[in-house]
Amino acid sequence: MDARRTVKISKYLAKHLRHRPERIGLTLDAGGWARVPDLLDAAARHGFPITRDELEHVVAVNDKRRYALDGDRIRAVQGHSIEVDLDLPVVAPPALLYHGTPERSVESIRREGLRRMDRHAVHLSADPETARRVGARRGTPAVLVVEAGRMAADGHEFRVSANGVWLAGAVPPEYLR
Ligand code: HQG
Repeated sequence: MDARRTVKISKYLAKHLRHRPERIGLTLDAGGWARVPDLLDAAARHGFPITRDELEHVVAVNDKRRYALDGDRIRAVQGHSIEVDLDLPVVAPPALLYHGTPERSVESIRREGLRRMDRHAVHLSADPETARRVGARRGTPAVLVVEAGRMAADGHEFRVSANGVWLAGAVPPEYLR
């Protein structure tokens, strides 16, 4: 499959597994899982036919391993704006985590801390390079350092998605550098 088709399918999956399943009449369970046959039917009915092989290929080669296939079910492993319970265990984070954001957001973040905005969690990266790429999606990137170890010691919970994205409910400004 060519790279353009792969990206197109990945974006289609992100839209309907993270944000708007109802747009194609798809129902996700509490954990965010869709039945694969339901997804393929729904996509075909809405003018975007995908084969099972294509789906498996996209999940396997996805640059950020955004999707999990488990038998006949599929879900996005993070990044949802709809309510889901990914049922991830609380884990101890490394001392430092990183958050990439466009420069124009830094002032407000210093004031308010990191908020989850439209998503179910604040997304943090394990290394500054990844954070820089996240921030660069929307402008000149700035990388904030999060004192995750100190936050955890103070009782804040961290989880990590199957693709290595660290998730927190919020990051108060006193933990940011
Ligand atoms: C910002 C992509 C002002 C925050 C990436 C971010 C990631 C504030 C934006 C994943 C703020 C929300 C998530 C505050 C937070 N004032 N701005 N108090 N608090 N923000 O897209 O982290 O390719 O929801 O800095 O790689 O950018 O989709 O979050 O700029 O892992 O798989 O509000 O999306 O992954 O934006 O990106 P987002 P994000 P995928």
